[in-house]
Amino acid sequence: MSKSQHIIVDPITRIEGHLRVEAVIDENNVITDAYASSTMFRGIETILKGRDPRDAGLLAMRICGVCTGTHYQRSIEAVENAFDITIPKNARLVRNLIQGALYIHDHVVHFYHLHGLDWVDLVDALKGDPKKAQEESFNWSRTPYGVSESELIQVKERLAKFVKQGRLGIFSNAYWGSKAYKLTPEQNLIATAHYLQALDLQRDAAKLMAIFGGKMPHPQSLVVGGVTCVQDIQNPARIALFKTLLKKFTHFIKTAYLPDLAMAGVKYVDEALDGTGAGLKNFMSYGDFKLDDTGFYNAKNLFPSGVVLNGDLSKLHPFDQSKVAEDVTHAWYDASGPQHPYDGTTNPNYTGLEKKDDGYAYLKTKEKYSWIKSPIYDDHRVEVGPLARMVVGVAAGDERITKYVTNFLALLGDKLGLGKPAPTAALFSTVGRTAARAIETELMADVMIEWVDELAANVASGDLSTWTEFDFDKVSKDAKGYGLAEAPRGGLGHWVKIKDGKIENYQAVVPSTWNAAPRDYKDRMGAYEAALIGTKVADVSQPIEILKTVHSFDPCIACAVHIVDTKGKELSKFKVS
Ligand code: NFE
Ligand code: MG
Repeated sequence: MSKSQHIIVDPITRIEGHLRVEAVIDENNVITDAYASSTMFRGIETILKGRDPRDAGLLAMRICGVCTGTHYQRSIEAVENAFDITIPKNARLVRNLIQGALYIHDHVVHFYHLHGLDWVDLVDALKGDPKKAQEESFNWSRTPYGVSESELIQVKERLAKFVKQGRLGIFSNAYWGSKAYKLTPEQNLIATAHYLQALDLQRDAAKLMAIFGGKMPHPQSLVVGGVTCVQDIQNPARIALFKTLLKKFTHFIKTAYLPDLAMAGVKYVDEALDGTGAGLKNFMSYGDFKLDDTGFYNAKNLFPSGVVLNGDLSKLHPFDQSKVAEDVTHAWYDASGPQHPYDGTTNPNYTGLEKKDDGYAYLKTKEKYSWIKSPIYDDHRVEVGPLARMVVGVAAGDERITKYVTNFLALLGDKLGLGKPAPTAALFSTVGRTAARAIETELMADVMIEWVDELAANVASGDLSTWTEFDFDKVSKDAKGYGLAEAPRGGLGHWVKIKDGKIENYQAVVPSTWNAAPRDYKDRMGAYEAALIGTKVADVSQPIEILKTVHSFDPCIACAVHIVDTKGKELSKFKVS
């Protein structure tokens, strides 16, 4: 019998929410089995029942404080879809700009403040020589961002104070010094400088969202039929402020984020080429960011919709919402089988995590072990998110996406001295998932400038319309609709059924639900679980490899569960090592 060991990481930090990962490793420290569990329950779908559908967005956005505006918009779109309302051009562009600002904010925060520390050893940066680090930065950017020798000396002094005083706070138990870190001290110093600078920039990103959203988090300017920021779009000062902040942020993306990503991509390229963390290789995008006003699901999208199976980019399967289902065989709910969201139920049935004699929670595949349901598309487990959007975009032959992906692979190939672009297959990996997010960020920042100019030109042409008038007393009181589009972490769908003018049923199937889900009724793994299989853990006491792969999806567990155990039951023990 082979000797296996369990590694439990609970809680996984540098994510939103409560997530526990249990991995089984063989005698060679290779992960052979994995279980992702959400240990927190919330109940927003249930709260929505019986409400006026025009209020749904304001409640649904409380699912999350991160992609808050996305739930708000999706919910409003589900109601617009039910009532067959097409929003005016100005409203479409304003919604795109609010969502686009969320993408670039979220992705930069993810790279530097959440996931980056799996690649960058902050403490090792103290060994970095500022002069050499400045020289090093020119290998990755012609105009490096904020890393002159004098700036780096200050960064080092600031960091040294934190470390000396033991003020690393939430990072004090991180795996600093692990052999899994591959950047040089100078490269670590560059990335640490950008970590600190990106903290400041977060303010600008939040302002960007609030200019047309009213506030952030939880914007207020969307209503069924359009948007309410009527005066803002006519105010040249607001438009100018949006452009100034966007350009400032774009500058950081191009001269810090992308160069740092290329630097890490080169250092960790082996993990990309050997496909570490590839996982399901089934990718799905609902499509998003409407580029014209031809109506709800007719418009051309910036991100095309579709499904790619088994990593086969030569075949794009059209997306069909009727093929989405949620299964609860291994989730703490009761249901009789996979359910389409229109008829989906949320009936909690907490059965606990089964404990083994040695004290580990032992999760047999027959058991329930998470508050996250298991979404299924056309009887496939799929991954959603930036990588899925880039993969589907390339498979769809989308020119813009293909250009950005090709540019990045060419840059990586060049830095690696391959004499040709890095292979597309390198994207099917943990490193690739992280690269896809950066590629998407640059694309988004570039296209947003086009949209804000389009908005200003449309208003200047005399079109001031922001709302498609509809009379609630005249629309059908029995209707159903769905809002399907892309949140930063992947495909987000809200489905609403309306009866006698009130919400009869409401279901949200969320990006982190797709990715962080447990096994399904056929015992097939969710995306995080599948991505962990085959990874070698170098040091069992510092399982940074597990963090890396899970973080590459940017988990948001508040979103995934959207349901809080108020009885104060102990769901799991924190094991701090
Ligand atoms: Ni709570 Fe979200 C995004 C949505 S998560 S952050 O992006 O919807 O899965
Ligand atoms: Mg749900």
